[in-house]
Amino acid sequence: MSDSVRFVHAADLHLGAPFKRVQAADSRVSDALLVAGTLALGRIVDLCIDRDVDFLLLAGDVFDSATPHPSAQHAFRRAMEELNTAGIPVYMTRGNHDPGDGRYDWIDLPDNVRVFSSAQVERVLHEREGRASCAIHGWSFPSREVLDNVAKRFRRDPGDQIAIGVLHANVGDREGWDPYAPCSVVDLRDAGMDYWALGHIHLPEVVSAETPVVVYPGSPQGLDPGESGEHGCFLVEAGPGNATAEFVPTASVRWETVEVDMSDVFDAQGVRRRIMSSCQEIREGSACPVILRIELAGRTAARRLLTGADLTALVEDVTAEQMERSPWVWIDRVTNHTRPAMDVGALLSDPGFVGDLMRDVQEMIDAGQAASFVQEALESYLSKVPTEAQPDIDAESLLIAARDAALDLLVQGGE
Ligand SMILES: [Mn+2]
Repeated sequence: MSDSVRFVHAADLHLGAPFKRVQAADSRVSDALLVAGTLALGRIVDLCIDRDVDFLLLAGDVFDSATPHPSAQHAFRRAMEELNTAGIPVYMTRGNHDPGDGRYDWIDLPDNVRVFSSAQVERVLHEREGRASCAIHGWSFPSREVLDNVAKRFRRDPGDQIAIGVLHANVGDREGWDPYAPCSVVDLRDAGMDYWALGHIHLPEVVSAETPVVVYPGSPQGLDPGESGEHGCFLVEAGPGNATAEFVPTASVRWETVEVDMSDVFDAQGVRRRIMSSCQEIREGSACPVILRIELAGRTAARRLLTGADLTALVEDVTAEQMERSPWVWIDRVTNHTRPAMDVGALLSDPGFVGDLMRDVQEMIDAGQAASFVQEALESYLSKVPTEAQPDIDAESLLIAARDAALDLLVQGGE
């Protein structure tokens, strides 16, 4: 008899979610987005079957809404039926997006699916012939807003050979995510589980690699440009007092944002080459198609080529070429944060205030006074910083950075 169980842990599928904040005129992109959510679910099901797991855990937000579209519900039911046919049970909790008080017509979900109660933490014993028995503790959101520390209600039973907790929660006050079911890693540790299957945070993260192993699998398919990087689920092997979790990608489209430095680019060809090579780099780092946002940065002589119709035409041209490669890269948006290139020589001979500023800074550097000037200017700030935390200051660079920031304000646009 094996003393461990193998399972897949996924969360935050958000089936039925519209892909917000992206306008893709190309049907290859819109079609890919349309099926990406169900495709990720399909890949999770395939993984369960291929790896012959003991069960699947879904830690909340299977649906994006408490009144999910019938097509999302049907897709889910079909996936669950496939697992039922393969003899694989599913244990799931409801999250803040699909809480217990929602309207679901999923009453005909097959018998292999067990939805945890929202009244109290439930302990379900999973037993399979020839394998270790395993207690799965879970709880569902009764309604959208839960501000109690629910983790504190979880407790390992002395009879548990292996104990797993399934919870949709914000662990460690993570900013940018709703503060629902807030708790700390210490609360999770105190419950005595071997593995915590969390949901709620959409970026994959092994919160603790030591017992109890605590994992946010993230959304199996990134839902918007903020959910960049790889997305998937975890394949877990858990025994008494130990667990290992392996990330398995399931996304069919990836979101990325990249900063492209244009500072040593001078002409249209250079601009095109630089953007093309950024796309190429992104492609090489991805196993699936990418929807890319580009942020142009740096002081550049090519700045006039990076606005209006010129930029639109360039992006269309590069995108058309990128879409023909495999996997494709779709440029969703280019934001121009570049600043005008500075002609230091011309500014130094400017007769006005700008010239004075340039000459003063230059004289200070030439006379070796940069360090004492910066020290004096920052004295009131530095006096509050403890000795061991004093920053390492490169006075000359700091002075030039301050000069350039002032010039940005003084020389409006600069062209
Ligand atoms: Mn979610």
